[in-house]
Amino acid sequence: MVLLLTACAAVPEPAAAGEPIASDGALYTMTLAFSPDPPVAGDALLTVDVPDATSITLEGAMVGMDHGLTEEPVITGGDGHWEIDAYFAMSGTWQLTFELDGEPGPDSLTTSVDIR
Ligand SMILES: [Cu+2]
Repeated sequence: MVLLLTACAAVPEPAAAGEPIASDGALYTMTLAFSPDPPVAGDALLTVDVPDATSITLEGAMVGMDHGLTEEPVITGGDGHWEIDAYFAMSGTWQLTFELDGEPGPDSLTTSVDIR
């Protein structure tokens, strides 16, 4: 139980729309927008801006549940700007983990989103 509570407490709050999110190693700053906004269960389009990054991956995991995204996100774009088609199978809080790379070096960035 202690481990579970610790894990829950570690999930960052969702960022407000347009609010800059720092990567774990502070190498990158991301802004993230969802369409629809607020996102609902089903298909969502994420518009992701990370100046200085040249590659990005996304993993999603439902907080407190033992599953992630059921479909591989489709990522298009490059050079600091991407659009990601993701499918959120359930409403609730999802932890989003991005792996970033570029001139500053590899870094990861963790945030969350409340899917309605
Ligand atoms: Cu779930």
